[in-house]
Amino acid sequence: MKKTDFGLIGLGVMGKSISLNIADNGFSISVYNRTEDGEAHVVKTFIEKNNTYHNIQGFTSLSEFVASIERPRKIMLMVKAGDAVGSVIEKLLPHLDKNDIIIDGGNSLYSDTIRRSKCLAYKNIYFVGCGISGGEEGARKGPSIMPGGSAKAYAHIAPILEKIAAKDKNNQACCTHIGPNGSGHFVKMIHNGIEYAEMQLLAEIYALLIVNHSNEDIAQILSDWHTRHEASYLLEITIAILRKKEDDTYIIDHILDKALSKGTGSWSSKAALELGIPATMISSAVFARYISTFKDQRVRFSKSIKKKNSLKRVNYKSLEYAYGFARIINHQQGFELIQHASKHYNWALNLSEIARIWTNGCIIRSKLMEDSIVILKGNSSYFDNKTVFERLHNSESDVTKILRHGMSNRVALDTFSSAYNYWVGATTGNSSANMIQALRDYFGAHRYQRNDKDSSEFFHTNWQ
Ligand code: NBP
Repeated sequence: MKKTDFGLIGLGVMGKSISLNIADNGFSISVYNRTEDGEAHVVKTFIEKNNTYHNIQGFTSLSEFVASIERPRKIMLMVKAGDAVGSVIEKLLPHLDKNDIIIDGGNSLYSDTIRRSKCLAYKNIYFVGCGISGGEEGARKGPSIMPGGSAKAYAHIAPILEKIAAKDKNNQACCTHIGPNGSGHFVKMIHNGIEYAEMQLLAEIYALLIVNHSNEDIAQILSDWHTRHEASYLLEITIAILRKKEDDTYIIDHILDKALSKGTGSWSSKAALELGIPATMISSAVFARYISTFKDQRVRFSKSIKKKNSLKRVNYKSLEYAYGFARIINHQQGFELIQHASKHYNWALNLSEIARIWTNGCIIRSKLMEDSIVILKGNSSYFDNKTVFERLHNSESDVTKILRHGMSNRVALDTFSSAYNYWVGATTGNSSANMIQALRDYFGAHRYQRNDKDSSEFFHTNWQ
């Protein structure tokens, strides 16, 4: 039998969709899934369900799967991130040859990817940590793809990855060689971090409006925003969610208010803490999800709180401007984190190109992301763009209005307030950090720099 162009391990939600996408684009593909108790269930069902595809071959034997692929083999792992990736690589290794390429398409932690790349390089196997965004539908019709690894390995896989990826406005693939090993998964992790804060902002807007609006009213307000600056995939699906009914009642009204997470948000926050970058909105969004999980305590304590019944409606224009403001700060923080990781790991990442591959196929695609291609060209900060800076400055009073409205109505606005505090902090020349330094020196003799002396010198005061 003729050897296939590509191999894929893990026929879960994403693996199935990517396999069909690859086959639809004219490539032949071998697929494999682990089997329980000698059963060929997953592979058999997949092949039977897609029996019109003559370019897909299914395997339940790993050695036969590997032998069916053209060398150098390009094998994508689409398995659960964590131990499963290591275990699959271990089982795969004895069957591979020099210069074969393993592509990890799952949401693996970037430091695991760096470690795995190094180990596999010793065995002359290429390893590409490849972030894929777009969910099930994106994987099937065209995701945004973020491969990180050696340029040599990328050259082998580029024709397939770029063909199956979503296309931007200029019909260019939403897939680019991100940089060396680990960088692809780092960038995907921050994509998800930005996604966490974008979702939390929408949840906070919903919380502000649901007090005295119907689901349909909110959908109408958001639909209006969607025609302007704030158009995005997440806004679009929020509108669809607000309108979705089941047996004459809105599904959103029946969904338990406990937000779960899989890890990329907290990993982004951890990376921000490690790199010393104030990605406050991502962290606020992660913590807001954590607070939501304390449902029983929340319900218990809420019974002792006097409810405020405000009939005053929030100002829609101010809310729209505050939303635009907070979204820019969220993107600023996310890209700042990528920029610092790039310097720290010597990855030489191209921020504008990353924004470009996030304009289609992925979850955070938006009009702002399209504008970001230009904003980030030659700049690492949104604040360096005069128009953006003025927009942020002009929206400040709208943000404070919204925060005041939230406070007087007992609506927690974690990410909106983080955005505001970051903006004020980042544009304040003289901060109160002198007090922190004095306190540190008082109890710990940590020493401080002076603003009236050479800043390379450190001083200590005997405070008592
Ligand atoms: P699923 O849970 O649908 O599928 C997981 C796959 O991993 C199944 O094929 C499963 O085999 C296999 N697997 C597991 Br679990 N443990 C294994 C092991 N020890 N050895 C071999 N195979 C194993 O996940 P998914 O949603 O397709 O996600 C796959 C990856 O893609 C994850 O890293 C995820 O974070 C990432 N991702 C998901 C999305 C999304 O929207 N779902 C988007 C972007 C990225 P089995 O069938 O035998 O259990």
